[in-house]
Amino acid sequence: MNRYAVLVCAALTVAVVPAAGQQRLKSEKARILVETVARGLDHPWGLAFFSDGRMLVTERAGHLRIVSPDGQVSRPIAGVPRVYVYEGGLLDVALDPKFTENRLVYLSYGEPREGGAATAVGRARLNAANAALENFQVIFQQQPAVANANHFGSRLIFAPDGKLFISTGERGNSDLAQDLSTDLGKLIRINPDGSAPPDNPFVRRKGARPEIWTYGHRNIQGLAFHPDTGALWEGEFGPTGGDEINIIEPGRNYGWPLVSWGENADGSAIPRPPTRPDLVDAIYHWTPSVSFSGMTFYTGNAIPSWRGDLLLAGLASQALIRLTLDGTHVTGEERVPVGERIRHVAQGPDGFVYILTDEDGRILRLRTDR
Ligand SMILES: [Ca+2]
Repeated sequence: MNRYAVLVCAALTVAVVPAAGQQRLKSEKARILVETVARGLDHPWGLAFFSDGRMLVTERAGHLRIVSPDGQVSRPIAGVPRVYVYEGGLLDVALDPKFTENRLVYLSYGEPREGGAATAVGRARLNAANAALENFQVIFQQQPAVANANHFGSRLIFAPDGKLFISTGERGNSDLAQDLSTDLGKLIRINPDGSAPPDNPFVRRKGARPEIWTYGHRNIQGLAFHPDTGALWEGEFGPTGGDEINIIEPGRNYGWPLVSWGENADGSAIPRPPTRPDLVDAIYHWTPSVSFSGMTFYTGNAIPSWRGDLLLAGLASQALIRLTLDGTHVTGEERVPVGERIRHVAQGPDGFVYILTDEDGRILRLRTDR
């Protein structure tokens, strides 16, 4: 435990939640032991790990807390911006790649703004002694804000080169996912200070927003870098059916709402065929929807038989979804039933699989039952 972590622990701990109850799940490849790390969180959404295993956890209604591996839950950290709560709210959290030096924390959230709301990202310095975020600075504001409660994305992930990717949704304005003068339905790539990198694909296109990396997305709530190829993979919600896994290539069009493997929720038709040669097709899709939020490639040692698999957090499906892969080809799918809506899945620095349950607000830790 480093000095910083000790300070956080001493300053914030208000309750100790014992590891109450274990559960066992049967996977095709392993018997899984599930331990409850913490409970009583209010719709936990995002998760980021300090190097010692402590976690920063967002709650949708606008709270950020620190949770220790033994279940100590801090009171809310001060300095989180006001958020627009519905499908939005406080969403993802990420640590700066140089966090041990600069203590910068990044948050994505639904931002209430004139005209409605939109996804925003800000960063601030975490002051452990005062249990507060300091000098909060907004580095991305999705344009435009719209009066609609849906499809905010949003996941945050740093690339190995230090660039920050932000996933968004189209905020219920499907056609604007194709409009490069808006940030709706786009994958965003920025420098950590919010500026657009000069090698972004639309920097020199007149009328296009320079922060856009890819477009034609509906609502992206999964982002993960492939551990071997380094490619960025994303997962997004389809309309009715048509949830997708895509591999990201800069500047490309991912098709929404021109094509989809699903159907519009209002019954109107989406043109067939469900893909076109000029649009990037999903590498995998689901109908009916599994509605997943959060995904990670598993590389740890706690569940060796899952290594190399892509894990997805199933909401409506109430399952941890495990995809086996051969390169970019999905070779198999297993749904490990958890019995709760799962909002996020991540791998801890200890190699364990962590999942956030949406309704009953638990952090669960999974490993092979030896
Ligand atoms: Ca698509």
